[in-house]
Amino acid sequence: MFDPTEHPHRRYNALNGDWILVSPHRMKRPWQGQVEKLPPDNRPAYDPSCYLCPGNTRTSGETNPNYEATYVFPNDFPAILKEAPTPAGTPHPLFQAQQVEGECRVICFSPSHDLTLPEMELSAIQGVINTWADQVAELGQTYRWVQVFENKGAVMGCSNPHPHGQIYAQNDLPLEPAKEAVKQWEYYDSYGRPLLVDYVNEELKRDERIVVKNDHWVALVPYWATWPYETLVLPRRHVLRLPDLTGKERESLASIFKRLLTRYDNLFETSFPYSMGWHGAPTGNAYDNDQSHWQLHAHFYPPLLRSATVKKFMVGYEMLAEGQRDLTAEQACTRLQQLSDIHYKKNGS
Ligand code: H2U
Ligand code: ZN
Repeated sequence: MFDPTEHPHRRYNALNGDWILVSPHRMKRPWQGQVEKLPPDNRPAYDPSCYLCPGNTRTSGETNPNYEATYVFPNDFPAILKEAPTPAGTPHPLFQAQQVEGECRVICFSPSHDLTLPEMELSAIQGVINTWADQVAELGQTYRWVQVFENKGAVMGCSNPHPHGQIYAQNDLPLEPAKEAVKQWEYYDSYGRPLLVDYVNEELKRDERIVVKNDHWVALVPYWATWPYETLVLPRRHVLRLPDLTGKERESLASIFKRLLTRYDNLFETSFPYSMGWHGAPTGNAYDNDQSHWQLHAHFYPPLLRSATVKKFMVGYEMLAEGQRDLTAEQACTRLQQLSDIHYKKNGS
């Protein structure tokens, strides 16, 4: 008799077409491998040497204003440029190149150097959400894809602990959104309903993988999660893009974020590292076509596995074959569910 908590199996990622190997019986193996160093967690509210703090001068020589809420500036080292020449035609199918044009920006979430999203006030988190939505609305007039993301924690390669995120806007869809576009379109074509709208309703019915929810939002460990504590944040109604969210929905999203990220921090009593980002319907010239197959959502990909210092490595089989996990999505969800909505730093513990 198949038991998903005992027996190896593969799960299908309906959103991007990948498969992953689930090996729950491996949970008991010992760990003698690498232990990450914990970054110091005693930052000052203002750091005179931080490039992102208000009033400080960045590497470019520009000075940040004395901003009081969120602050957006053009990335001084942009990965994509506003104008780039088109590579020469494709003389051979094995050597293809494509032009890419766009803009990169940095968003400081708060003037306080020592905060992170879960430690911010709800109104300030809502301010970040509004900034994300405004940036998508503005850059989306020109660009087909606006990637809003946050890379958090030294273990994720984040260069600066000041609370911040980034935006890359570009003329066409990058790989991951392009995969999701195909899968969402195929589902919509077959069933006449958006894939992620059906998915959230099925997850609500099954009630096995939901970490937190409210009237407008659901945060869950997806059935096909690859990272140990990966989550997906989904609206309960069909919403194409961040700017389409109502004021009420933004307020309620701030609350879902605070609850989810507080649980993440509480899991190993550490400021939980992750990469997160938003996916919504394409913008720019995509406004000319019906994008009803898309549903707005945020992905959270945290690397930690067992403790504040032991992370999951995506190596070996993951690199050469397919993603693999030991802890099931349901077990990860249960652990997150059992945690408090009160941040451990406020707990006196
Ligand atoms: P991380 O969040 O991945 O560490 O990136 C920080 C970004 O901030 C990075 O893309 C930019 C870097 O180019 N940056 C500036 O634009 N100006 C600076 O003075 C420092 C960092
Ligand atoms: Zn700072």
